[in-house]
Amino acid sequence: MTTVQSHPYAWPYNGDLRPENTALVIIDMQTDFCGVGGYVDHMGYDLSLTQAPIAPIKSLLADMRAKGYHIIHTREGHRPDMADLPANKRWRSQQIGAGIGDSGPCGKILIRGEAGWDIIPELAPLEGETIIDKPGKGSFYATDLELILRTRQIDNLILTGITTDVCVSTTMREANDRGFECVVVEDCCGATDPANHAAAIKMVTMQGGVFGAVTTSADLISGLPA
Ligand code: C5J
Repeated sequence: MTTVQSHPYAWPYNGDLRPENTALVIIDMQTDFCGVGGYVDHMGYDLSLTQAPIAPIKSLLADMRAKGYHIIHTREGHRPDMADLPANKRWRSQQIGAGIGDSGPCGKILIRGEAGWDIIPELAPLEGETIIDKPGKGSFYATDLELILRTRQIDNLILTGITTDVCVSTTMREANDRGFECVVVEDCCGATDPANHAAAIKMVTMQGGVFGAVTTSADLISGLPA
């Protein structure tokens, strides 16, 4: 029986915590979400909020790589011809001055292959690590993530990345409904609004852990077995 410190319960619920059945999921740590000239910057939000998790994720990633855990990165973005971009998503982004597909200092906003869409160098995937390209907020929608997790017999997901209230939260809900055992790492996430970050974390803890549990990078680094 192995668990890590977390609330509202010690995670995972069944104490079956091993590198073979557990993945670190790093959501959308792309220049578009935390870099100068990217999508979030265009919208005028405070970049320090989405940059805050970079250092804690880097430490957790190094620890989990060394211990042999599965590592999965996601990227939100659309095909260059925008065939997978719903008209309403594009329209809304234009209203706030950050039109998806429009040209900016980091190339076309949220378009696959452009500089802004890339994962930031500090957290660049290593050869062999899984990368999931997703057109939406959730990492399961219109991707092969579930197939990969089931094929590799991964039951436990450690969720990090940006933004807490949008792509991290949506992914956690999708995963939880599919029976995956999730923990979100509070200091390894960030939102464009601190109150939304806090609310998204608090929501997880209701009803005895309605979507899973909440932990910190320090508790994982000290508690994860190799
Ligand atoms: C958003 C994300 N906020 N990665 N994407 O549009 O949270």
